[in-house]
Parts: sequence; structure tokens; C-alpha cells
Amino acid sequence: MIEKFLAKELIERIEGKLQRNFGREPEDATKQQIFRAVCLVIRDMMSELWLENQEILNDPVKKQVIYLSMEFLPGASLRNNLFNLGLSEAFQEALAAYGQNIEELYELEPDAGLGNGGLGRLASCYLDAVSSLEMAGHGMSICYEYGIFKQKIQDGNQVETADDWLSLGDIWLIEKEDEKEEVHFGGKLEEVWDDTGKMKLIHRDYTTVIAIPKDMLITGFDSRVVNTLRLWQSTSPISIDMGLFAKGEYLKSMEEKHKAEVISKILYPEDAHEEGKMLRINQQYFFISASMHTLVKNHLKVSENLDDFHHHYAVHINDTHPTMAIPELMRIFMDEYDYEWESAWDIVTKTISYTNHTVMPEALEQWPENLFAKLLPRLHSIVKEIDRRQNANLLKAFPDEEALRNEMAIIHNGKLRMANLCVTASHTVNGVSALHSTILREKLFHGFYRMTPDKFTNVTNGIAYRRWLCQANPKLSELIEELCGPGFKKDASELAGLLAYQDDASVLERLRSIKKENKLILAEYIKNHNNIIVNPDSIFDVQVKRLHEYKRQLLNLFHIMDLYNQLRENPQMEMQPRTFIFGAKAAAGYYMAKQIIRLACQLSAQLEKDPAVRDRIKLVFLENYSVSLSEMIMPAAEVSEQISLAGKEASGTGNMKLMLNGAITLGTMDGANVEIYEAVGRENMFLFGMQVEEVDQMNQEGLYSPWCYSQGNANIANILELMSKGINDVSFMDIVNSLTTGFNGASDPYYVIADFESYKQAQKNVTAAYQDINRWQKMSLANIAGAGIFSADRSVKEYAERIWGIDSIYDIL
Ligand code: NBX
Repeated sequence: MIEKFLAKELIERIEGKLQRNFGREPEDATKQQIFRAVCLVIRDMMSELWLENQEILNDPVKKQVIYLSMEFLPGASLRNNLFNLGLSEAFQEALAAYGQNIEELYELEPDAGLGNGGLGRLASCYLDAVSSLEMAGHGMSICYEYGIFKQKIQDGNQVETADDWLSLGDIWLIEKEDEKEEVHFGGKLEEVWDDTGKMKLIHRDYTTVIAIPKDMLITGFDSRVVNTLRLWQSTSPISIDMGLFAKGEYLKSMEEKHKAEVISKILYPEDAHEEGKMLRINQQYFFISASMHTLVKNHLKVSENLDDFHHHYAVHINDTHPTMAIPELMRIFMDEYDYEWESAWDIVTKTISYTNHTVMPEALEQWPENLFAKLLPRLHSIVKEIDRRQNANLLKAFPDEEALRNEMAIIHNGKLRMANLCVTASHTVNGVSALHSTILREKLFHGFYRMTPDKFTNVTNGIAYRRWLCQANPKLSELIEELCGPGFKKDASELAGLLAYQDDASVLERLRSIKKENKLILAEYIKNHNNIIVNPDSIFDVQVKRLHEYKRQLLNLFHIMDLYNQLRENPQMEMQPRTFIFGAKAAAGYYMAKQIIRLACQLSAQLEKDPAVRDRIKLVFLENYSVSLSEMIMPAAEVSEQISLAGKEASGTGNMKLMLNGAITLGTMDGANVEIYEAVGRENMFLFGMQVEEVDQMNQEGLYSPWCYSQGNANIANILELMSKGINDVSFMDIVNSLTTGFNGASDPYYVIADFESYKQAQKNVTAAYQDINRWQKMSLANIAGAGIFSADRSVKEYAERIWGIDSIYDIL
């Protein structure tokens, strides 16, 4: 148990921080200063817990996981840390003594947005679970000075602005100057022979970048284990070249410093798309090299040599972005500690495991070999050797299947394929939902599966459900506690206890009224931010996620345009009012995604202008979708749009957050939707669309003609015509063309038009179900009750048992 603090003690501590750090008394401190003082007090408490466990953590007998990820998306930390430490009320009381409302401090905190979307948020959910389960595990990533861009909508278009999160978010970071590392880039390799005739490779003329750790402490719910998210910041060993400066070459004199600092300057805002960019390689190697050196050094503090490295560390690779951990560990073992290839490979492959998050070809990393060799010559030579040995194995396994061997090669056609390297070197490979893992085994990694079937497993994603339920939706959480006791906060499967109330009219009514209150909060936000008054009795239909064609926000917009066309034709039509809520960021260079945002915004304006429709259908595009915004949206949602083309969405995690808050999924049989379906049953969700096998068949036949569909379906033709003629005076010919005549190759590659009728029917079913309040509330309850399996605690337990081989630090004392 964590110590309890009285408000009085907290007041003293906060005052102390204000005086010592800012020279202020509470009365004349700014909100920012109070925020900082409060965070510092909490940081001290977390540091004490952290120190308490250091001894146990550093025991080499006790294994820990190192979760390597280019992205973490922690969001805001204050509310979460207070909740986890059980100190929310005490701080609320302490702050009230100064007339401060703790909610205002929560709102002040910028999100730590060091990630693009699902993958980064998953990494943060997992760190929370590792601490909550009292396991030892640390995240490692980059301390981006600018996180995911802030999205502004100007004249209906997305505009990106820089996210300067550190201006206040730095309060959670503890700099560990004494644990900095050197990272070497470029240069050349030289062979040197010693007296015994042994050859050594010497790396010369490289550029050095310094990596400085900035540690964010990670609490868990009701747990004394505090882990670390280590974020590396880049800097140069030379701050200024005095020679150049003296010659008057001022800019040049600081060039080295700027070149080094650019590495951790900004998060790449591209998700599900890879481009072989030099800076990206540098970012990856920078954080990997620093992280691997730290692990090796720390290991050697407690162990004689590296032979038992894999007993102390499980190193997990979150998608291929941290793949360089494989050749970098090999390099350190061989070049710095004189290991032979075979023994180094043995240890490294027992250490590394890999999660794949996508099967989309454009998202699979491939580095141009020339560029890689130039930037990282030693790593290149190691990858070449891994490839050479792997090719020999492949030849043995598949002597008559040259095409397959080529597909599985690590280096092919001048490209390094990081996924193949990961699968080759990892002891375990997993997908993130049952369906996705099946696709990995049967398609993407089929050859590898044939060679080493036992390597493959599935761990369905999970979410830090306490954040989206207890913290974001306190009223619902209180109701569940009242009905089922507090046990669900530790064990999400206890949410199933709610099922006992599925026929209890008063419970169903309370669920409805909580949803209504949450809808009112969101409605107020929409009024203030979008200047749109929404009807709180309308259905809140939500699609929030990154904007990508495969996620098919366009299909949702098709349905709205169809409703609009119907209402214009028949203004008297009876219809249950709907509010369609979107939140989505598009990668800055992704033209079609930006067009779709534009379409949503123009359609929103057009609907608002039309008195015949505006009271029945509304479209709200919420700017700057983020972790914090999602915490307001999820509790207010009633319909959860999970409408990706089957086979494309690896898992989805927004689907889990929405379900947990009682929204009902309208979705395809894709990703984790399949498991939602298994958890709640057909009667508690709305399924539609082609299944994976049907999509595969359509692809194979190659006969799909969206144009033919539109000829045979007046509604589709009318939608296309509306977009062509213009919505709010803006025409969307590029979208129309991409669907009908093809843009970058195939037309309508994500089968929006093929799935439209089925989607429309499912939408009609949604409306019908909503008319029956009792039925709807029952469905909603079944979804909350069934959400337990999507807890990140469950996922992390599976990783710990089946992949990492770790346990609670107290269990193995
Ligand atoms: O990872 C997402 C998948 O699309 C989701 O289905 C899944 O639920 C989630 C967690 O497993 N992938 C994702 O978010 N990818 C990226 O963010 C990404 C970022 C950079 C990049 C490629 C992908 N270069």
C-alpha cells in the first residue's frame, strides 16, 4: 500500500516547492507555478518509490523488460499519477485551501504527444500495466522537442503547427546527466590484424552525438513499483567551434551542434507510411545505440560478463522502428566485448522479441542499402552477415522455392527489409489481434511460419482501462463500484459483474443518465470550439482515429451525404437526429487524407447552412484529436465507428475505449472488432461489410469496378455527383476520381463503394435499435461488461508469461 497523506502535509510541501523554486507564496504564484509545484511534490513521492525498488531491479536474477519504441503517447500525467497513487482527493483538498480547483490544473497540462496514434498509445498503456502489475519494465525512446503537430482547421483545411510540449511538460522529466551515452555515426571501417592473426574492425572518423537521458517516472495503480520511460535527447559534444567563430563564421561555428540537436527535434508525423529518410535512420540508431549501451553497462554492474544478459533483460521491439537493436547488440558484443559471432547471436536472439503492427506494404520499413551503409557502416556489415547466414538456412529449408527465398531475404534489390530482420532474429513474433496474427502466419510471414511455427503467437492489444473509465468517466466508474464493488479496478474481468443488472430498469436508467451528462459536457466543448449547437438527445456517432484511407472515414461521410440527399429530396422524412463526430489528424504530406478532412469540414458547414437538415444531422469535426480530447469524447459516445476494410486494421484500440464507455460498435470483421464480437455477441454490435476472405477474392479476381456499382445504384451516383458539383462550393473531384477512375493505380482500393449498401443497412439497424431505449441501454451495458478482456493488464500478463519471461518483482523475491 502507498502511504496516505493529509491535505495539511501536502500544503506544506507545495508551499515549500513554491518558495524554493519560484520565490513565491501561494497567494502570488501563477497557475503555472502552482502546477509545477504540485508536480514536483508528486515527483518526489514517485522518486522515493523508484529508489525503493532499485535494488530489486538491479538484481540480475530478476528479469526486466525493455520496451523499445520510437513512439510513446502518455498524454497528460498529473491526473493519472494522482489516481494511481491514491492521492487525488488529498491534493484536491490541499489545493482547495488556496482556492485552486484541481481540474484547472489538469487542463493546464499539455499532452506529452510523442507518438502518432495507436502504436504510441499502446506503448504507454503497456508501461502503465507493467507498473500496475508490479513488474520491472522500462520504456526507451526519443525526447522529441516537438511532439505530434497541433492540428488547426483553417477554412476547412488542416494546418499543422508545432507542439511545444516541453514548455510545461518538462516538469515530469528528470535529467540524468551522469548516465549520458556517446553515439557514433558515419565514418569508415578499417581492418586491423593483431599478433595472433586475428582481425578486428576499427571504426574511424565517425561523428559523435551525445545522448542525454530524460527520465519520466511511470506509476501503476495501487502499486509501489515505479518504472522509467527513458527519453533520449541529442546534443553535440562541441557546442561551438571557437576557430570558426573567431573567423567570423558564426553560423558555421554552431553547425555541429545543430546537426546533433536536429535528431531529437521532432517526431515524424507519418503513421502507416515509411520513407527512407536519413534523419529517420539517424533517429533510430541514436536512441537504439544509447539504449543498448546503457543496458550492457548496467548489466555489467551486477554480472561478470554478458553471457547471462538474456536472463536479465527481455528487449521488446515495438514494430520495426527499433530493429537496429539487433545489429547494435551484435556489434557491442563482438566489437566491444570480443564475443564470437555464434555466441553473440545466441544471446541476442534469446533477448529480442518483436510485435508487428501492420500488414500494409507501404508501412513496412525498407532502407536503401547505400544510405544505410553510409550512415552506419558497421551495422551494415553485420546485417549483411545476418543475411548471408539466413540465406544459407533458407536454401536448406526451401531449396526449390526461389521466389519465396527472395521474399524472405533480409537484403533484396538494394533494400534492407527490417521486418524480415526482426523475424529472423526474434525468439517470438506476435500480431496484435487474433485475426492480424493469423494474417501474419498465413500471408505476410508465411515462409517464416513454415520454418519456425513456434516463433509466432498472438497477443491481442489492451488499453489502460482505468484511464478511460475511472479517470475519464468517473460517474460510470462510481456506478460500477456501487454495483460490483471496487475489485474491477484491479481486475478488469470483474466488469462482467454488471451483466447481473442487464434487466434492472433502474440501472439501465442510471446508465442512460450518465451518458447524457457526458454528452452535455462534450456538447459544451463543441459549442465553444466549433460554434455548433448539438442536440444532446441526438445519437452521438463517433469516429476518432488517424485519418487514413483504409480506415474509411470516407465511408462514414458517404452515409452522411446519402442522408443529406434523402433529406433534401424528402424534407418531411422522419429521422432520429444524429450528430456525427470526427477527430483525425492526417500526415502532413498525405494528400488524399487531407482532402477527406476538407470534405468533412465542408460537409459540416453545408449541413449547418441548411435549415431543412441541420436539426437532424450534424457533422462536427473536432480539431486536434489527442489523448486528452479522447478522454472527453469516449464517455460521451454512443456509436463507435470501426469501419476499416477487413484485413487492414491490425487491431484498433479506440474500439476498446469506446466499448468500455458503453458505445456500441458499428464495424467490420477486422482487427480486434472480431474479438469484441466474440465478447458481446452479434446482438450487441452492428456488423457489416465484406470479410477478409471476400476482400481477398475480390482482389484476386481483379474485376471490381466501382463505376459499375455507381451505375446500378442511384444513391451512390448521387453522392458522387454531390461531391463533383461541390459541397459548400468546394468540389471534390480528386476524391471522386480516386474512387471511380483511380488515383495512384487502382480505383477505390479500400472498397468504400462495394461496402456502402451493407454499411447503410447497418446504420439503419443502429437507428432502429436506438428507438428502443431499453434495448439500447442493455446493449450498452453488455459492452461495458464485456470490455474486461481488453485491459492492458491482461495483454501485459500474456507478454510477461509467454514472451518476456518476467513476473511481479515481489513474487520472485
Ligand atoms: O497500432 C497501429 C495499428 O494501425 C492499429 O490497428 C493498432 O491497434 C495499433 C496498436 O497495435 N499502428 C500504428 O499506430 N502505427 C503507427 O503509428 C506508425 C508510426 C510510424 C510509422 C509507421 C506506423 N512509421
